[in-house]
Parts: sequence; C-alpha cells; structure tokens
Amino acid sequence: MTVVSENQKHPDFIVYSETPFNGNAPLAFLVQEFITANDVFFSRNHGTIPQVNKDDFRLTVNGMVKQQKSWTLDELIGQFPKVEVMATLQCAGNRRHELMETKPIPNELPWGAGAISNATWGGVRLRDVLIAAGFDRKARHIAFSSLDSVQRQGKTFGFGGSIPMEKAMLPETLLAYEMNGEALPALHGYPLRVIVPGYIGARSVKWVTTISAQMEPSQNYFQQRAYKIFPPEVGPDSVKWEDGIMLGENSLNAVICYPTEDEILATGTANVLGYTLGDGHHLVERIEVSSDEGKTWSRAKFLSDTNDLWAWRLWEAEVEVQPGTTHILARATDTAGNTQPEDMQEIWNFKGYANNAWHRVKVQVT
Ligand SMILES: Nc1nc2c(c(=O)[nH]1)N[C@H]1C(S)=C(S)[C@@H](COP(=O)(O)O)O[C@H]1N2
Ligand SMILES: [Mo]
Repeated sequence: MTVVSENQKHPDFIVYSETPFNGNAPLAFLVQEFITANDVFFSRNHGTIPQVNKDDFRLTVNGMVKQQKSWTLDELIGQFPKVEVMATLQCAGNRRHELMETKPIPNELPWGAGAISNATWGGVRLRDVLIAAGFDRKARHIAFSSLDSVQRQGKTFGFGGSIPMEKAMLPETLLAYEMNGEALPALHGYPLRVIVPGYIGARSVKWVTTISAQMEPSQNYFQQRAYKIFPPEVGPDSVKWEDGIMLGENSLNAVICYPTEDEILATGTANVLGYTLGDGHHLVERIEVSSDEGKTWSRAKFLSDTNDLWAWRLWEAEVEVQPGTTHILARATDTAGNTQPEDMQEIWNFKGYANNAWHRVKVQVT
C-alpha cells in the first residue's frame, strides 16, 4: 500500500481513512473554485493505489470484438483524437452521514457532502477505441477492470464495473489520461481511467486495464453487490442482492457549503453558498434557499454562466435569519421540473447511497 502523503493532497484535506485512502476538502474550501484543483479533488478508493509504470501498461479490449486488441498509452494518445470534457465526479456515498443520523449504516464511510469535485478531463473517446476494436453491435454492456487490489468476502480482486453500451458510445464518455491539464495523479488513476460524466463516481474506473464488450453487466462485486440501491425497508438480513438496482445516473442534488453545521451567524441577512449537480439529462434551472422551514424561499444566483449537463454549478443566496437555532434549507429544480425529495425517510437505503433530500444546515443566530 502506498503512503498517501506522496500523493500530495493539500494540507487542509480531510482524510477519513488512510488505507484505503479516502478524503475530501473542507466544504467551504471546495465551493470556492468552479474547477477543483487536483490537490483538493476528493478521492475514493476501495483498495491499493497501484504505482503503474507507463512502459508496462497496456489497455486491452476483449469480449464481443472482432479481435482482441491492446494499446500502450502512447499508442492510444497517437492513434485517437484528443478530447477534453469538463465533468463533476460525485461518489454515490456523498451525503451518507445525514442518512446515518436517521438510522445507522454500519461498515460504510460517513461521507459528508464533500465527496464531489469538478475537473476538466483530457483523453480519448471510449467509443473511438471500441470502434477500432471492431466491437459487436449486439453487445449490451461495456465492462471495466482495474489494476488495484481490493479485499472483500475473503477474496482479493481488482475494482470493476460496467456501463450500458448506449452510454459507452456517447461522445462524453472518456478514457482519460489528463486531469486539469496534468498527467493523472496516481491517486486518481494514472495512467488511464474511465470518465463517465453524469454517472456515479464508481463507474469511472481508475487504473483501467481491460475493457470488455458483453451481453450482461460486469460480474464485479462493485457492480453486483455494492452501488446497488434498495427500498428503505430492506436491510442486510433481508437483502436479495439480485433485486437491487445498479446505480447509473446521478440524481438531482443541491448542497449548502457555507455556512457549515453549527456556524454562528449574526441576525439579519445571511450569505449562503453551495453547489448543485443535475441528473445528467436535464440542466439545473433554479436553486432556492429557505430559513423558515420551507414557508418562504429565496432564489439563488448562479456564480458562473457555464451550464452544461456534466458539470456542477456553484450558487449564492441571501436569506434573513432570526435569533436562535435556525435551519437553512436548499433545493434545486431542473428543466424538466424535477425537484428533490423533501426528507430522507423515503430514500433511506441500507448501503447509504444517492442521498439527494433537501439539504439542511443547522446554525446558531445571535
Ligand atoms: N480502480 C478503482 N476505480 C475506482 C474506485 C476504486 O476504488 N478503484 N473508486 C470509485 C469510486 S466509488 C469513486 S466515487 C471514484 C472516485 O474517483 P477519485 O478518487 O478520482 O475522486 O472512483 C471510482 N473508481
Ligand atoms: Mo464512490
């Protein structure tokens, strides 16, 4: 296992666990920049951080293809057009901590709302590589496997997962070798990772080494067990794993990054800052903030004009606060009129994924 200090995260980076390495920047810090710098970008790992020597690296495409093919990194860079896509990655476990306060979720990381970051990814289109391998148009899923090593259920294996063929063929889905104009850092998948904009972070497989065209989704633990969603009444004892829904797209979300929980504010007008992320199919149209339990809402303004399907938007709002303990609430609405669930009851799930209930921050007003 690599020592993570080598990976040069910012001194203010909050580490939830060293082995495997998991952490994120403080929320108020994260929301300051539209493009998250590499040294503050959150990181989620389930196993080792492989140290890959570029000269030993090969990407292999197999399964339902005319002929199995392999490329070195330089061959990929030389043979396919370079594209850049701005995309926000969000872990499906983002905001799990709030779900845990409703009802315990054992053996999972208590992520706050910081398991999300935005970068510009440079690489080649997955579709270009699949076409070069002569993939069979009947294949339904594209599966990825990785060079890391994860331990689960007494076995050691590489992280993996899959996406539906339709998503693999869209131009935004990348095999990325750059993050914000630099070579991918080891922690973020050097030399090559998948980027699936609009999907939960888990499908953006790092240190990707094999890509397989197949009829069924990946058989990997992280496709078949983890990252599945179940209704609130299902628990670890009653779960039938095959009944779970494999998470794909993100759900519409909005989070307050400033003020943070238990912050002390002065009576009067309070400034509120946050981020929002759409579902990958609709643009976020409106953010509203309330300081009176949702009786009245004030409209936030977006801090940048960039509004595309894959990137978060940062926003700022003003609300009036009265002395005492006060909750500040935020909610988003997208161009389809979709909004977020008001509370966590109906979306609670025993693995703690995809929490997108109205975000609620408790502050003390003096
Ligand atoms: N090989 C590998 N890829 C992986 C993971 C992993 O543990 N191993 N974690 C996944 C999860 S759950 C998330 S949220 C993202 C996090 O990417 P980051 O560390 O670059 O932020 O990587 C995904 N890709
Ligand atoms: Mo994740």
